[in-house]
Amino acid sequence: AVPATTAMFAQLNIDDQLAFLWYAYAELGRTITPAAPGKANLQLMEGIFNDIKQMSHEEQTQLMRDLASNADTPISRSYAYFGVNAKLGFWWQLGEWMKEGIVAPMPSGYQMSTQVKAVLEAVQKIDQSQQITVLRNTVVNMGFDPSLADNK
Ligand code: 45D
Repeated sequence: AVPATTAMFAQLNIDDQLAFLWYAYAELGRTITPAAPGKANLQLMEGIFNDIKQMSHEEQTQLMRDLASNADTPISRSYAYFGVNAKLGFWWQLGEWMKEGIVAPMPSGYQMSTQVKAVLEAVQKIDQSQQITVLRNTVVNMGFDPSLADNK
């Protein structure tokens, strides 16, 4: 179930990948936040987080698209060095800030595509540890690692 669900995610376009993460965070987040991301991880990212907080909403949205599309940017390069749980923690923090309006929120009235809905339904059918594995798989390959010949 994990490889199939991960493959469904990989086929989504970039905005749909972000939408999936958002709904996974918003809907499944209630069950994952108790195991909350290590505070130590988040402290390592303080510089990046400060930069993100200074950005306009447009720049923040572009930053997230750049991460998801493996664009070569300074933040994408830093992100690539994080461990996998740090990557999850990074997205979790952005999700928190989207809720608070510190990071650009989802457009009001946003309707998820049928493709996003299908991946969410697939994720809802698997158990929680598998859900976390799928989420790890989705965020692990984001960012830009210059040492990888094939970064996609
Ligand atoms: O379509 O350390 C636009 C454990 C408009 C324990 C948009 C753990 C168009 C150890 C605005 C562009 C393993 C439990 C869309 C950690 C459009 C540990 C934008 C796990 C879509 C860390 C969309 C933690 C945007 C876990 C900007 C499982 C979407 C953490 C942004 C999980 C989406 C965290 C964001 C998750 C999603 C965070 C920010 C799933 C964040 C998701």
